[in-house]
Amino acid sequence: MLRPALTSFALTILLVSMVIDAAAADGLRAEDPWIPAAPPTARMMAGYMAVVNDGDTAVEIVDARAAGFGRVEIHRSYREDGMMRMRRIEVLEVPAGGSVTLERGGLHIMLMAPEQVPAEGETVTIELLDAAGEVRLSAEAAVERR
Ligand SMILES: [Cu+2]
Repeated sequence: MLRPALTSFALTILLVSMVIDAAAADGLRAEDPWIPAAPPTARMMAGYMAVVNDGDTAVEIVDARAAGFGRVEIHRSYREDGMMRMRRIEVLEVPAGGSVTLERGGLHIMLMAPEQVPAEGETVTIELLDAAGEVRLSAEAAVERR
């Protein structure tokens, strides 16, 4: 039998590890977040990254915001009649234990109404939010030329 002090110590460890598990299960993370550099007169920029869900439940992203931009949406590019077009995505689902890649020619974060176009080498904080308005991912995206 465990002595009471030891039992309570073991219980504390158990609770702490449960809290850590809960935090990890909640977690989305960004891999390689970046923004293609644009001229200072650009009216919009794109944000790319892989959104990775290490948790065991799918996460639905319905909104995005970025420091220094007045309007941010999640878009998907597609080809129609030989023209590249894009439209807004209402829900970006990140599957449990999976990922969604935002990349050139596909899904992207549309960064609009810049207060000032960030220069190459600067970083922009991009946040992805769920339907409850909770920030599920915060990423520092570097402005780069690739
Ligand atoms: Cu777009």
